[in-house]
Amino acid sequence: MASVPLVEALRALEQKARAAVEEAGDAGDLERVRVAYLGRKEGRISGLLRGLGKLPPEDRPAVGAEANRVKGSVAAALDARAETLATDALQARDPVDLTLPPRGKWRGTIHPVSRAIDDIWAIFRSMGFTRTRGPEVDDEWYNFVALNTPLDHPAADEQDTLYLAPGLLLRSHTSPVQVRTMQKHEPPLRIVAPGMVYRRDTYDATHTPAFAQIEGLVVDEGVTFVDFKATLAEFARRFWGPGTQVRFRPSFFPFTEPSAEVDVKRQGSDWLEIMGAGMVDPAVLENVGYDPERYTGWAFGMGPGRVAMLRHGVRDLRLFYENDMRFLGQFA
Ligand code: 2NL
Repeated sequence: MASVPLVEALRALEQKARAAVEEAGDAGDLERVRVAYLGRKEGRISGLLRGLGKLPPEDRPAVGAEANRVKGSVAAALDARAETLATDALQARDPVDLTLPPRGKWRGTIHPVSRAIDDIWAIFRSMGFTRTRGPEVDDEWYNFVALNTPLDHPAADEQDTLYLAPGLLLRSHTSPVQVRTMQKHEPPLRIVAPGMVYRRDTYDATHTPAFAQIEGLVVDEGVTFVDFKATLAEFARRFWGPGTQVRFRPSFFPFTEPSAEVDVKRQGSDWLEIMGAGMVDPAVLENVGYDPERYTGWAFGMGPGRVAMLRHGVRDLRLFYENDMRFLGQFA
């Protein structure tokens, strides 16, 4: 077959066509090359094949096959060159900086507020507490009345609470979860209830209308102020470090008596308020059907968002809830 002069001529044309393709500087050049070599009427390959009829019949199939191969080869070269020219044009218009490092893979991280909850919960779990949950939409009895907070108390006011309907509201603390748990289970009870809570607060650096809270509750026979102080001091030292000093300042909550703010102080830092707490008010125990003569208890409430702020030196709580990945990605 190689001896057939037409085959030699086809191969020579293929080389010339491919060289012309490589020299093409734009789409117009490429089109002219395509017409010149592959065009049905004027194309040089078609021109050559007009001599096919003069060949001995036994040579025709081999020449025809070679012609098809050459056409395919030239067409592929045209396509490849067209692609290169298009990419070059794009690169010229919008240059890519090839020295930039590649983008890293997106990797999820635990939200800093969730991590504060996880770490707080881990310490109480090690001390025998159980984790509980409950509805975020609740009624006035669970959110206020059961907790010794009369509905004319300022906390129950529409100024402070997000009502969905008369008597129906977004819980303003996780205490209703503990109330439901006490109704369902007899003491001894050691529980922590983390979750989102809702208040009509002014949106500022330390307040968001939706925020995380974690509360804890212990009820049993013979639970005293010593258990309360010792357990929370142990928690504070496990969470903030062994050298941490702990201070209980008198305070007031409708559901605890006496009540305290718990502060911690670490080497070289000032006192930080980390939670509110107190001995469960006997009226609360009575409201859930516990005998306040038999049982006593203590409880605390903490803001994991505030804990995360203190931990990471973040001065604006809102950053934790705006879900900007550039901010949250820093806590990997
Ligand atoms: C705070 C204060 C507190 C409680 C929450 C509680 C729950 C029941 C009974 C009694 Cl069911 N007390 N919870 C007690 C004291 C303080 O939260 O400043 N939270 C951020």
